[in-house]
Amino acid sequence: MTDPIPSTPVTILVPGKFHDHALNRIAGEFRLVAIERADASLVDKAECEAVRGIAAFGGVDAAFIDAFPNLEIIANFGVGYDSVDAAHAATRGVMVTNTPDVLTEEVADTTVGLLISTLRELPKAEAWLRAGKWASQGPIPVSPLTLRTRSIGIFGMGRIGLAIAKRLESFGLPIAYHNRRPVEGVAYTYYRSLKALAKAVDTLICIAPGGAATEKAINAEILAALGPNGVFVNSGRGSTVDEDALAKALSDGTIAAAGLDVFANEPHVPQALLDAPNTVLLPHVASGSAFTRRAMADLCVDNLVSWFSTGKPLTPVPETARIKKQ
Ligand code: NAP
Ligand code: 8YV
Repeated sequence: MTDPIPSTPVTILVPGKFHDHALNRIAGEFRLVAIERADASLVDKAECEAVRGIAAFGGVDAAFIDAFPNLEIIANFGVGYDSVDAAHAATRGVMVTNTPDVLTEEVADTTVGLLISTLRELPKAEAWLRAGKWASQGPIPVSPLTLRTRSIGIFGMGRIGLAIAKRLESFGLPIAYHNRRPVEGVAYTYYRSLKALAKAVDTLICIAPGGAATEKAINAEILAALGPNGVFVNSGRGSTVDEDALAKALSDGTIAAAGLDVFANEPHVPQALLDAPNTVLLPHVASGSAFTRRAMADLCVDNLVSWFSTGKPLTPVPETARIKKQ
């Protein structure tokens, strides 16, 4: 049971495809207006004035925010909110919320799965079996890479980074990390720079947020520091990687392999990464179980319900955490 919401219907705009359970809940608790994409020209003037909340799955830029004079809250479906201009929302007094914690364990599980798939070439092994080669040619050659003896570097030791670290620590592997600041109470080795971290480890896992501060942070220099036995795994954001530099590093032996769940221009994946024999590529599925996506949908809508019934969000992003409901 959720708290009662005011009797005047609150209009919530949902641009683009959205989670069915979230849509049903929004339609049940508010007045839902769905449009094909985040394009304000699809909404007439009176409707623009009615919109008080946006539930977003994709990009919400400054111009879109400005199209709604009575907008109070943007509830982002996902913990990463780099596609929402939260800094601009803050200047407009608009609250932005995201969906932390409820996806942490799922994303950590998937990231470890992707790491092992990349090292042990599990997709290739399955393809070998399905093509009948086990029967016709015998066992597939052993994988050149292994998780054994590896040292792990985590770029982004936040909620998910910590959950990945705990898993890999229990696998008997040493863990180090890079953030802008060391995490209090965490004993893993801290490196002040990403390059120093990459030099110190042979397995680099990116689970840092996207956005200007991390744009192409994984570049040719970092990949060279990781070295020829190096494996790079990204379940953070594709924008954090210089994909041309990564494709080159994979083809010329600068690093050994990469496992990628995220890409700079989704759903488009660079041909060079598709062609590379030493990549395992996933279509942004790290949080993508029905269980976890439903929990994300609930938290996304619970933020709207809480805002309009109590005046407080459940999980505001830092940029708008101080905003008060008028
Ligand atoms: P979080 O708790 O906020 O952790 C982010 C970590 O990154 C923090 O430790 C932060 O530490 C560090 N960081 C941020 N900016 C940095 C910078 N410029 N340089 C170095 N370190 C930086 O977030 P989370 O819940 O773990 O989620 C992390 C990200 O994972 C999300 O933002 C999203 O992009 C991605 N994600 C992807 C999927 C998927 O499906 N593939 C699913 C969920 C999340 P400092 O502030 O000290 O630097
Ligand atoms: C989702 C994510 O896939 O939470 C995030 O930051 O990247 C993923 O959980 C995305 O938000 C929506 O598809």
